[in-house]
Amino acid sequence: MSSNTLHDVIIIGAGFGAIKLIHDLRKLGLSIHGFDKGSTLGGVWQHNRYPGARVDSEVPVYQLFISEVYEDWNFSEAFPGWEELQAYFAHVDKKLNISKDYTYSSTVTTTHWNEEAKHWTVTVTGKGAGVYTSRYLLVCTGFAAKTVIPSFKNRDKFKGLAFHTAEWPHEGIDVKGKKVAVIGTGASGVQVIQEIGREVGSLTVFQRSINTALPMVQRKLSAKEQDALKPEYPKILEAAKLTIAGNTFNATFLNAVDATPEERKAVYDEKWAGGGFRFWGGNFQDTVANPEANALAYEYWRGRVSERVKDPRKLEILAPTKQPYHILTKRPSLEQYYYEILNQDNVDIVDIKQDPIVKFTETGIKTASQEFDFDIVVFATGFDAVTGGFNLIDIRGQGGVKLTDKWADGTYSYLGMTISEMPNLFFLYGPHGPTAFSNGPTSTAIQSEWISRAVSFVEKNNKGYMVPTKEAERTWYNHVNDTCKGTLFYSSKSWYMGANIPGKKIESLNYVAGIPAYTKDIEDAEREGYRGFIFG
Ligand code: N01
Repeated sequence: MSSNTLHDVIIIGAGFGAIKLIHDLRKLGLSIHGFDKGSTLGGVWQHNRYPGARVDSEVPVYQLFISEVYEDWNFSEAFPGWEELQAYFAHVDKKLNISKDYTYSSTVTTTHWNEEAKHWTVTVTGKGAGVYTSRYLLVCTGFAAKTVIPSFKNRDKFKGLAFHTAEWPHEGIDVKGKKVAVIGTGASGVQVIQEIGREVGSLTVFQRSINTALPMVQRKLSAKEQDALKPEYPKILEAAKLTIAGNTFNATFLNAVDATPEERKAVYDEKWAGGGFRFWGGNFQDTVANPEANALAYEYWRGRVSERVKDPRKLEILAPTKQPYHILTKRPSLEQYYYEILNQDNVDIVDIKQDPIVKFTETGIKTASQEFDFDIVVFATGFDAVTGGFNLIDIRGQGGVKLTDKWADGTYSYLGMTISEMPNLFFLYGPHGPTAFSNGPTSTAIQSEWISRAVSFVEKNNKGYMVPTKEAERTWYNHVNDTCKGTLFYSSKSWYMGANIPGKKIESLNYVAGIPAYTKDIEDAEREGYRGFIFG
């Protein structure tokens, strides 16, 4: 690819969403080029290589529903790990030849709209460094592109190894016999804890909030059973699109508060035994809407955890008697043997709400009442989620307006795929889409197909660009946030609401009403002649 060629499309990112988009856009005969920081295809699965990293959506819905890809691919487990997912992406590449249109190990630093030429000017550093131009800009950076390590006092004084889970050294780390700390008990924390806990000399977990972890119920998959199901895959994806979370199960459209204790237990037991996110996305419809229903779910959850945690002190930290926040309004992790690892004598947990981290030392961590020595500190402290990937790039639209300025007092988009004053810029799996509340391949398939039809519309009608109005964007913002206000999500300090980043506005970063409602919203706008857009 040469710097002075005008491309039809530039894509930033090389994960699930980008692959599906390329596959769809190629059918329009457009010239496409992509850039990704990673060294090959895979997006988050390129970066997240910490021990235990695995997906928590199940096969068969966690994959591209592209027959050339799945016809000769089988997974070994219902919830594959990162190594297998990397092998899967290599297979995808072999089948779809996506990488022929990519430059890897390259970082997009600026994207500026040129109103006169009606194109984007894109600056890239690293491999292929240079300036490129394109008529369409597709931002597929995912929701977890920007890592966060809190600014603990003296963090840089620590002489041992320290890194974020998403930056786990690619050559691997031998934790055998080592004194290890893990800060953070989100999905990454729980996964890494339960995995390295089997090998470490000792492990200390620093927990700020409990993780209401749910049983994954992992199982081996045979090629035979997957091959037998493949003729049904198209129907399975269509069915997934009709569920709230784009998954293999749907919510229970009954209220927990209206059920008898026996009926409630039967539903909870069934969801628990089924595993995955069934106890979350498949639960009673009032679980994250009504505090009373939420308390009932917590009580059940705590009872199940109590059966597994032996030490009452650890139990009270992991699953307190007094419900600390509305269950399932922060993302539960899917665990396999988390509580058994926590039972080990060489694994301890510190409640840093009671005993806060005061500072790092050269040899470890000092809390208000204790001092610890460590060889390795793992920051499982998450991401500047959903919007962080955009903010890493200097994006400027019409009249030079900066995206960071547009989003200074809140995140604005139209339909969770476009932004006012940013012509022909489309994104998926980002703000105001079903993103964090959906199975990624399902919601990105819906968004990719919508974007491809929109691009096709611009092309067929010989328009230069399409861009949403500020008014449409404001209406969408209110719609997304008003829908969320009817839930308990606003009550929890979670990354869903931007609450994990000091100073970030508390707002609904995701569309919470579910995939069918989202699909209807975006398709209605399309059917009504792209309501809310202007064409230039
Ligand atoms: O990040 P998180 P993550 N002092 O933000 C704690 C996806 N994912 O990387 O909850 C001490 O959830 C913080 O505490 P609190 C998935 O969607 C998927 O785990 O803010 N602690 C929390 O415990 C997931 O939800 C998989 O009180 C601090 C933790 O760090 C998303 O990525 C695997 C702190 C951060 O948890 C993010 O998950 C991994 C501080 N100053 C990730 N600041 C799959 O299974 C933060 N924490 C596919």
